[in-house]
Amino acid sequence: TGKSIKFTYTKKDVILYNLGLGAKRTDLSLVFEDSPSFEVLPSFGVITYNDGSLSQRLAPLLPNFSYKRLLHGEQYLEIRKFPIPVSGALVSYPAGIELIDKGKAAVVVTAFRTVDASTGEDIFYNEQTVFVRGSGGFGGASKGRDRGPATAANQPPPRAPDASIIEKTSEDQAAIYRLSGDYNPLHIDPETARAGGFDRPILHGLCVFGIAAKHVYSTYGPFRNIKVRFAGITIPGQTLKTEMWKAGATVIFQTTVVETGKLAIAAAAVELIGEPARL
Ligand code: HDC
Repeated sequence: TGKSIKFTYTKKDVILYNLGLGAKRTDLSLVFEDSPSFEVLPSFGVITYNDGSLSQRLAPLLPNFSYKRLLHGEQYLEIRKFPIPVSGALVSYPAGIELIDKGKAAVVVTAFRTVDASTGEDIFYNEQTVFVRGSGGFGGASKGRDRGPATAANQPPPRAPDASIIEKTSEDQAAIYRLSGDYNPLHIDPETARAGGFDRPILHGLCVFGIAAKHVYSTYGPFRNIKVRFAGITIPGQTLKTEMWKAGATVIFQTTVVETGKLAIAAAAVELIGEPARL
C-alpha cells in the first residue's frame, strides 16, 4: 500500500511503447498516429504505474534487499476498458497482496488498480510479482493464495500447439523498451548486469511479456486478462517463439528462447473477449 501514482500519456508514448515491442515502420496501426486503426498494444496496461519507487517500497520489508538481485517473477493484467485509450491521464492505487518466504528468495506481490484521472473509470488492474534472490529466510508464509486467473498454473495440453509465432528481438530492444519507463540499469549497464549475476544486460520481463502478448493478440484478438510467469532470461537479439493452445475462451501459451531452447514465459494464459467465458 502506498501513494497514488499519476501517469499521463500521448500518442507519442503509444508509438514508443509499440516500437519497444518490435513494431516495424510498416505496421502502420502501431507506428502512425493518423492511421485509421491506430492502437496501443494491449499489454500497455503494465507500464502505467511504474514511478520508480519499487526499491524504496521493498527495502524496509525484506532482509538483505538489493535491487540488483531483484527479478520480475510474474505478471497479471486485466484490461477493463476497450478500446484502450491512445492518450490520457491515469491514476494508479497500489496495494500489498503477499510477501512469501521461498527460503533463499522472497516473493512480493503488489496490486495496482488504474483509473481515468478525471472520471474515475476503471482502465487496468495489475498484480506484479517480484522475485528477490538472497532476501528469503525471514519466516513468512511459504505458499501463495489461489487468486483465480492471476495464479493459474496454465499447463499446456499434451498436443501440438494450435498456432505459433517466431520473432527475433533486436539487439537494441532493451535500449528502446526502457524509454517506456523501466529504467532499471540491469537492462542496459553491463556492470550492473554482472553484479546481478548475468554475463550481459538482460531484456525486461515486461518487454518479453509484451511481445508474447502481441503474438497472442495478432492470432486470436483482444483479451480481458493475461497472466505470465517469467521462467528464464532473454538476451536482446535472441529469438522468441510463442506457442498457443486454444480451449474455448482461454488461450494457454508459452514463449521459448529459440537459441537456447529454454522457456522465457511459462504458466501463461489469456481469456479472450468476444467469446463466452469458460465456467
Ligand atoms: O525462474 C527463475 C528466473 O530466472 N526467471 C526469469 C526472471 C526474469 O528474467 N525476469 C525478467 C527480467 S528482470 C526485470 O525485468 C526486472 C524489472 O526491470 C524490474 C521489476 C519489475 C518492475 C515493474 C515496474 C513497476 C527465477 C530466478 C525467478 C527462479 O528460479 P529458481 O531460483 O531456480 O527457483 P525455483 O527453484 O524454480 O523455485 C523456487 C520457488 O520460487 C517459485 N518461483 C519460481 N519461479 C518463479 C517463482 N515465483 C514467482 N515467479 C517466478 N518466476 C517456485 O514456485 C518455488 O516455490 P515453491 O517451492 O513454493 O513452489
